[in-house]
Amino acid sequence: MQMQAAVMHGYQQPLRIEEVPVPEIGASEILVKVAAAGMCRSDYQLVDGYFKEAFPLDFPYIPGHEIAGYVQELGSGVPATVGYAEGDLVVINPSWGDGTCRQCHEGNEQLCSGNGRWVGFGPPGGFAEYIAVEARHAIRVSAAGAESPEILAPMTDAGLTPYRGLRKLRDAGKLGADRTVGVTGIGGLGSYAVQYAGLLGGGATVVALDRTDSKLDLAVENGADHGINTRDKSAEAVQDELESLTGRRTIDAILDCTGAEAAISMDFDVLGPEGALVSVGLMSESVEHRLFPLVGTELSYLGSFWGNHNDLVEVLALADAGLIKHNVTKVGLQDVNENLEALGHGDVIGRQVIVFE
Ligand code: FEH
Ligand code: ZN
Repeated sequence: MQMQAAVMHGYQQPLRIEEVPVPEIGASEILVKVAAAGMCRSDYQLVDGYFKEAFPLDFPYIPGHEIAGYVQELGSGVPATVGYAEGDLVVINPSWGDGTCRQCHEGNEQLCSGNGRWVGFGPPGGFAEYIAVEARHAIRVSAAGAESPEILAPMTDAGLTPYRGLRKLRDAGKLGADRTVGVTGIGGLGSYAVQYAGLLGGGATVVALDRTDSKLDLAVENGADHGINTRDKSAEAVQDELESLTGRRTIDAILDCTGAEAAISMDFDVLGPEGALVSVGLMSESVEHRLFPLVGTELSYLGSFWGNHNDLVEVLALADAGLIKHNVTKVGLQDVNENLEALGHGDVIGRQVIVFE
């Protein structure tokens, strides 16, 4: 059987829409008919070659790591306890640990230090009509959720990654009613992050930081108390604005969704004593910061990568409870290249999702 897919044939080349064989499944796998596949800036970076060392690819290759779809076939060894059957809508946990390392035993398969794999960065991804997945990585969704696969697909990355990052800030004791929490970069991840800042923040004041007014408008629509446009502004000018909005010149906790060097530098400059910065964005290769403020004001700088299975179950429950606003634009597989370019230029508001009718 054949299927349509958007196929990479090399770095920095447009994907080609081709007919390719439907994947065969092993005994412990399921075949999923893809209903929706979210498009992430890291897909643009994959095609552009940013991950050449981290995730070397063999071509031809099918990207796509935010996947929701219908169970088409169950492998012969899939236990009945998986909780889903043919025809059910499932989302795919994109991090496939090898199950042998400490991280996998802790449940953090996204951090697998053994032979972990990340769908859409190793195993063929969801920019295709079908995908083969280990049964344990599929999570059944509610009947209500199944009505909108285009909403659920982005929850496996855009809706998952900032949740883990905000949880790290909360669990580090950096949030609370007398605190200010910032979210830098209101793209696909940031539009969820400002919501989690409210849901997990314990009454913290939420400030969105971005270079584009329309993205700040979305952040405020999604619950941020304030938005500050940082384009061409010094840290001092941002702090002047911060003071007029919040009464304070510093922020206690920041989730950076850009990974841009300038944004992270600004983040560090506006962090108050004992402030914490969590990075989930990956726009630049490296960041630099003066050592004394880091030490002298006891700052914390944490990385946070994707999320684990239980994090994903939690965000799906938040979505199911209607506690999350989504900003999704449905696109067709044939539009994949123009949308990858838009992601590369930072021109996307919310999340584009490829849908297969
Ligand atoms: C995935 C794989 C590699 C780098 C970055 C990503 C992000 O999309 C995960 O949030
Ligand atoms: Zn592992």
